[in-house]
Amino acid sequence: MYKAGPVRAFLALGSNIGDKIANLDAALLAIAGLEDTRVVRVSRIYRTPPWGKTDQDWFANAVIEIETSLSPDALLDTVLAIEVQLGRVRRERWGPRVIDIDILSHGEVLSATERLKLPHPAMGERAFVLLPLAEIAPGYRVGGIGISDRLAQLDKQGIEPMGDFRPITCKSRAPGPAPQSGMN
Ligand code: A4P
Ligand code: MG
Repeated sequence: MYKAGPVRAFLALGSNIGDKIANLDAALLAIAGLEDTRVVRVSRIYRTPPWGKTDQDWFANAVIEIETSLSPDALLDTVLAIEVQLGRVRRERWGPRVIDIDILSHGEVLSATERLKLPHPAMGERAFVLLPLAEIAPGYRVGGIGISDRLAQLDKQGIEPMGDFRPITCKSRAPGPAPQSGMN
C-alpha cells in the first residue's frame, strides 16, 4: 500500500462542451471535497484554441495544485471517477469533452505505464497547460527546462485569461508533515 505522506500534485483541467466554466468549477469543487486532499493554488481560467484536433470548439483550461495523500493510482482513479460523475463520455482521442482532468505530476513520481504516465508526457508541448501552470508555479521545470524557457518556444496565440474560478471554501486541515516538492 502507498504510504508516503502528503505530496504536491498538479492537475490540468479542460472543457469544451456545454457551460465550460461551470464544468471547471464543478471539477474543482469535487476535487476540493476529496478526503486526504487539499487545494493549494488555482490558476485563472484560460480560453484556448483547440489543439491537436482543431475542428472543434474552443476550450476552457486551468491548472490546480493540490496536496494529497492519495497514491498516484488512487488519484487517477479518483479523477477518472469525477470525469464520469460530471458526464464525460469517451468517444475519440483528443475529441470534445465535458471535462478532462490530467495529472501533470505527483511529487517526484515517474511512471511510464499506459494507464498512468508521470510527469504527463505531452505537457511540455502545450501552452494551454504551461501558461496556467506558470501562473501558479513559476519555478516548475519541465523535462529539466524552466517553464518560462519552455513557454518561450511554444505558440501561445489565441490563449487568453478569461476569469477566475468561482470562490470555493477549501477544507481546513490540521497541519501535517511538510509536503514533498511537486517540481520535477
Ligand atoms: N493516462 C495516462 N497518464 C495519465 C495522466 N498523467 N493523467 C491515461 C490522466 N490520465 C492519464 O485519457 C486516456 C487515458 O490516459 C486515461 O484513461 C488514463 O488511464 P483520456 O482523457 O480518456 O484520453 P484523451 O483525453 O481522449 O486522449 P489524450 O491523449 O489523453 O488527450 P489529452 O492529452 O487529454 O488531450 N486543446 C485545448 N486547447 N485544450 C485541451 O484541454 N485537450 C485535448 C485532449 C486535445 N486538445 C486540447 C485539449
Ligand atoms: Mg485526459
